[in-house]
Amino acid sequence: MFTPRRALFLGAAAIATTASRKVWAQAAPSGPHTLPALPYAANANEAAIDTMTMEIHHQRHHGAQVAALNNALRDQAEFAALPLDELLQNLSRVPQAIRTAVRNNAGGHANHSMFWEIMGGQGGTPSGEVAEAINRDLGGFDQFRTNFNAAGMGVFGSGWAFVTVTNSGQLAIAQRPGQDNPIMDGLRVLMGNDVWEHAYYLRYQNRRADYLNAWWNVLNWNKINERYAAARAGTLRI
Ligand code: MN3
Repeated sequence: MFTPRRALFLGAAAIATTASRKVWAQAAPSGPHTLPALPYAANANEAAIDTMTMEIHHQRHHGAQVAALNNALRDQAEFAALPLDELLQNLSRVPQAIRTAVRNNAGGHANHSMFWEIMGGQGGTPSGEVAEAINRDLGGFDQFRTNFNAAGMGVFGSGWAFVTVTNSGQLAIAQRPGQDNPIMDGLRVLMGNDVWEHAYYLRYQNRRADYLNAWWNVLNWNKINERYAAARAGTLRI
């Protein structure tokens, strides 16, 4: 039943929403960078990552980094115009006053955008050209998984374990602290795992090793194969 009282309530809600949007727009410009939607439901990675962790991690952690990046790039037309990978490759040219903010938040934006993309799958063993490259460069899948998990365990505090890929298809395991990303060093990322505590603490608490082991169960090897092909074609960006 539509009543004047209901109309008044809706009107107040609309005003409140408009007002909060204005505050948000001032606090964090809506561009040039945007939070990508998850390419699957938030519960798609339950075999390794619980739904609440996925939602908080994506919307709040990654979302805050995108907002902070846009905020840092306010009044920086030259750097605001750069694609994310080019921004990461040109950190030394970014004004010192915003360089740390750009490094942390552009790095985090790239890291998380990659992270969501490579999950949502059924895990299992890799196939196709990636499987061949893993055999050639990383000692086969079992050795790779052992060494990658060790790299994740070896990150002190917050950071990432990655597999880097060159444009000739060469793979290597790498670690980075904080939100640093191998793109900053002229490399490309095939895949990587977030070992910040926010990525796993709700389900695993201090048991990072259990999280690292479970993570393989939700990888999307088709997507990782696509990223490998793109790296070799020179079209892989982040
Ligand atoms: Mn994270």
